[in-house]
Amino acid sequence: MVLKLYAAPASTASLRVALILHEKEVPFEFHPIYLRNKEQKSADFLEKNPFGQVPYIDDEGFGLYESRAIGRYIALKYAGQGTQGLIPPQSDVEATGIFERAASLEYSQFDAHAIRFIVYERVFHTYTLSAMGVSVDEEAVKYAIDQLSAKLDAYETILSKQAYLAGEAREPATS
Ligand SMILES: N[C@@H](CCC(=O)N[C@@H](CS)C(=O)NCC(=O)O)C(=O)O
Repeated sequence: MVLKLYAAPASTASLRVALILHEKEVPFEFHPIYLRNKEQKSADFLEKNPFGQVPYIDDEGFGLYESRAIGRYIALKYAGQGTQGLIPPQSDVEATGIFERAASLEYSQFDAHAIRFIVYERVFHTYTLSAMGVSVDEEAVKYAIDQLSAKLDAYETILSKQAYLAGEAREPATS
């Protein structure tokens, strides 16, 4: 039975799961959930995810919501196929610590500013809220850009010494 992905195409959390499915070469059936029609708040969908949000997967009867948890589940379950090394083996505690740190940084330092305020106000707003007469919260956008700029300075410090946040050290540039 093919894995079912309940998701919305413009949803960043849904795209996160689609990306992992692609990397791990997992075939899936796409079940669109139309957020504008509030399908994510239907009684049927709330049975799947009581928070009423996409994405959600049903993998041979095993249901899971929260995109990052889904991503890790897919990486572990389909470890033998597709892109390798997405998650270090748990037996390597140092690599696991560094991986968890990178995952935490993505959630708390990047996503918190980039998605909630910048992408939401500057991208999603254009398609949905503006038609409803809701104006962009410019103050929130400016605050998020300032916050994110400072975070990106720290990212730059790390990424000038290694290829990825989770490691793979490389030689510093010689010039
Ligand atoms: N932490 C959740 C966030 C899910 C989320 O925010 N989903 C949004 C779309 S990106 C959604 O369903 N919004 C509609 C709503 O909240 O009613 C995850 O990573 O899966």
